Amino acid sequence: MTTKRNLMIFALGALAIASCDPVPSFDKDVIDATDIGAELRAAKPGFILGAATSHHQIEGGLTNDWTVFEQGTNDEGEPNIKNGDDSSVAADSWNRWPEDIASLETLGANGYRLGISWSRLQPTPGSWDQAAADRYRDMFDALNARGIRPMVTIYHFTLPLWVSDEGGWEWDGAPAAFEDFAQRAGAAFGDQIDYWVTLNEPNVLAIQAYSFGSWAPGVKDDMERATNVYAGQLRGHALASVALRANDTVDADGDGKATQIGIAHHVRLPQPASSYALDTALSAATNDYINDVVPRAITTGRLFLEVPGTITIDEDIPALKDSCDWMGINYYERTYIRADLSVSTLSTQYQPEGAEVTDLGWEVSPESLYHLLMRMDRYGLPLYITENGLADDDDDQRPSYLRAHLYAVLRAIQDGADVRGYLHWALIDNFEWAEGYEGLFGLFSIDFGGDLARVPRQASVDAFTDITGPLNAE
Ligand code: IFM
Repeated sequence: MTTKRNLMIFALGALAIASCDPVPSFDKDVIDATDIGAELRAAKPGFILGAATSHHQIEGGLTNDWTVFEQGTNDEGEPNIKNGDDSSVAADSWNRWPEDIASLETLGANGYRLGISWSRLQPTPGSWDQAAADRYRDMFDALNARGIRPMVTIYHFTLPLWVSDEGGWEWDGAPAAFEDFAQRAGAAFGDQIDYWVTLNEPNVLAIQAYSFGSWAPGVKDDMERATNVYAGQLRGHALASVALRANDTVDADGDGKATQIGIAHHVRLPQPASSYALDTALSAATNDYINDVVPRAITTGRLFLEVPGTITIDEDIPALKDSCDWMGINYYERTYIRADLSVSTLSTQYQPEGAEVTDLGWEVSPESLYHLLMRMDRYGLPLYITENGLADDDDDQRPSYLRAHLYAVLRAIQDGADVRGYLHWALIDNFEWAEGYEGLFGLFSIDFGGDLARVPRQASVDAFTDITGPLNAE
């Protein structure tokens, strides 16, 4: 009964969504003829253009819930990670970070989003590894000295074992543990860092780890637990934001603001597979769950999550309201939604026939990025693209993908959206979670298992510098 009633409400929502924002179609000749760097510079002075990574995917030498998961097998007895890969060495950025910074300089980047590892810095409750903190400080100094603004993520999918052993984000002590970490990070790095990302993609983590079961801790088909984990992260974010603001009181870049806090929010454009009521209803439900939970929470303080017929969370959390100074947008694809009440997510997602897809089979749709930016801009926060990119090992798609997606950003800015930066995923090839080393996203390639040298994917690096050149011109 509840399921039916909720689906009807979502069907009405779907009609409302269907009636707005037609997705424009971009003309390749127009994109090619546009001087994107010069136009971005004119439309948005101070635009940040750079690249992104995360600690676990590049550093190597970590111990956390993922390093345990990487050694395990799934129900079918296969390794949790494709080809039995693991992150033990990854790109060895813990030791080779100066080469990563040199790669950013080659790109002419003026921003870099990177992660710090909670488990490395706090391997046990209440501890702090000062030697590890000092190494991060060296990295931040080197970035600041080169005019590359560091944007630091403090939680990107991995937990210290002392948190995961208690139940991870299902543990009611997890938000306070995260608050403590944020407090220590703010105090340790606040004089070097203004831009903080508390959480990366809380929606994706919840679904991959507790519904698809393909990420740590590998729980399948439990949208109730997934939703609790989604909510737990947002409760942690609320506390962490207060802690960062209280402990980072130094304005590192001299713009008058000591902390600029955001969440790297994964958005996607769900489209109903047909005009049948259930497809439109589930598309609207997915749209709310994936796209709107986070911006609603950080702008109004209302934490509202619903999986029709399974779980509803509806709480007012005062510290969530205005907890962000900006919102990060991680965009990769649009998906079609087909109702399927036999699965825990109530629908399956698929790509349209004949679409251009990346090495991981994700559709290339820059128009959807434009559409989502215009939608997310309505929440009234400045936007930074904290991730956008593709797996493309032989580099035959990335140059045009990069131009088309930056063109989408430019168009959104010209149409009024307050987009202030774009950080391409990824700077270098890295450990792509359950895909191991099969999804290669880097502007620079890495020979994993070989010499780990950072080798430019030249066509992409050229496409990037064609834009940073005019963008950074005096
Ligand atoms: O590699 C991931 C990253 O960790 C989170 N966002 C998506 C990327 C590509 O899958």
